[in-house]
Amino acid sequence: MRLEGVELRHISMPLVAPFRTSFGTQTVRELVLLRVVTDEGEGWGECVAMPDPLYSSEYVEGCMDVLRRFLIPALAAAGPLDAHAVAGTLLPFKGHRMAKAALEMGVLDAELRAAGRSFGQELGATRDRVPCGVSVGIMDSVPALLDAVGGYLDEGYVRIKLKIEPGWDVEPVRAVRERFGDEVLLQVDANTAYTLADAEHLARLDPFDLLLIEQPLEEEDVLGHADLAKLIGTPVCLDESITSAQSAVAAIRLGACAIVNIKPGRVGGYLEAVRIHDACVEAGVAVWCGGMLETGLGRAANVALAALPGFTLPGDTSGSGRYYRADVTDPFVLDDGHLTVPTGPGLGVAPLPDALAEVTTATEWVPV
Ligand code: OSB
Ligand code: MG
Repeated sequence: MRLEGVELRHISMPLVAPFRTSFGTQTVRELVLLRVVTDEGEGWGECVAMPDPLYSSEYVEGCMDVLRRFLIPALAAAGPLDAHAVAGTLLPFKGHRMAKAALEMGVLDAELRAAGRSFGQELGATRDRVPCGVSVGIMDSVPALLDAVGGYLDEGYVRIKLKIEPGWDVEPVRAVRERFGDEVLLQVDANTAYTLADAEHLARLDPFDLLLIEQPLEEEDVLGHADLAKLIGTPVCLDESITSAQSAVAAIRLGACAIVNIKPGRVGGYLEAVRIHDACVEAGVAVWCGGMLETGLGRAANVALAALPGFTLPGDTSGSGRYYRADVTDPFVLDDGHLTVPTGPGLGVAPLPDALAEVTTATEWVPV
């Protein structure tokens, strides 16, 4: 299979409701999609970076720059395409994992479509559907939060994740427990908003029997998470800090996390995501599939990944309608709290031309 070029498609999709985290508020999801064109057909990659480097150092325009300037030319120069060789080919370029992940995803999709194999088969999915959680943003008031959580529970979501930050943590958690009971699977995500000096405060979450607290401290503070884990009862889960299988193994050995959030974009691709899964299974550490407000393309691949046996906790693999009024693919719709793993070749879904055109703000052809 030979690379003929890559189309970078900048898209902008309104969210059904503002999504507020400790690092900012999104009202629109702007991202770049990659159409990887080969002599044997095409494949789609989704770059999960956001427009501003607030979640991590990557951002949309930076990803587009590194793709067109370095990553795509290096891949073209490496000879015949092989999805399993993409990461190695791109290894000389430091960082830029979301950009690399998007390119690898597009190549893998093209390869699997041509071979008639699905992402689920390729990654090692062992289930045909996955239970779904939902990530609930910071709200203006506790009543507004309870309305939102109640709505998601009515839709069938099997796990609730509350975004937290200083000033919005113990009270919203207490309110959700009081209203919806102790049976609800509940966890929180701080997106690095705390410091180790907040340990005593975070221990006030202990009575609420949370599944986990996700990334309370800054990305590079792995030892801080190990210290914090000894001071609070809630299990610590890492998101931002885990950028590879190597960093996952190190964090686990240091006692910095008891659970790992796996996001393929953050770790350089779906194949590295599988290696993290394998390492965590080996270490007896539970994993779950994170999300980055993906379109139906990234969602299809995430659902396939979440069907691997080590994904024992529900992921942020919500239905399309939690994010978008109109997805770029046929929508993913919850069935009894679950999403079905696509079985068609490659991602098993493709952009609907009209829906894609509707949200496309710029298209750039990168020849090779
Ligand atoms: O930290 O998990 C996160 C969204 C964007 C960036 C970071 C995060 C999130 C979410 C939403 O929590 C996950 C989703 O539903 O896609
Ligand atoms: Mg997170």
